[in-house]
Amino acid sequence: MQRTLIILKPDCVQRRLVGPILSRFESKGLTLVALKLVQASRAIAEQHYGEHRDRPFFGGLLDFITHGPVIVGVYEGPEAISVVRKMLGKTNGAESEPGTIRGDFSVSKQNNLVHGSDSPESATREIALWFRPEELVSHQLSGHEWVTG
Ligand code: IDP
Ligand code: MG
Repeated sequence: MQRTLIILKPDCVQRRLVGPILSRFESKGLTLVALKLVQASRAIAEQHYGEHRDRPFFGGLLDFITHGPVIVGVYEGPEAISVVRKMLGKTNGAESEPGTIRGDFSVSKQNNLVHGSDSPESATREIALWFRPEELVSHQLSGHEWVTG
């Protein structure tokens, strides 16, 4: 089992796509471990996207991600990190395959609706950045064996 962090970015919230996006993850068989609506501070946004601090788009990215509330969540499941990344598609929505979230709902490189951790190290770091340990609820859904086999 793996855990991964997702962020439904401000464009996702403003475009009222929270329900359809969470529905995809739920239908896929991922299990929610945490979920909350937050207004991200510039400080947490800078830490979250720290790897991009020297990129020309960094300032604009911080403006975007702090422009309105985001939904932050943790999902658990087999290969959860790569499962979510595949469901997201490529960074640029205009280049993403139909059937992926970005491919179906985005034509933008920045406004691409959803973040997903890209590695186990990133997932551990990002989950600790956005959630206190007591906010993570370990549990098993009844009938889980029908999903994970
Ligand atoms: P990822 O979200 O697919 O992992 P990254 O390259 O890690 O993509 O970039 C992080 C986020 O920064 C992207 O999801 C997107 O919102 C934004 N971003 C990436 N590249 C650009 C760009 O060239 N211009 C504007 N925003 C960008
Ligand atoms: Mg990335």
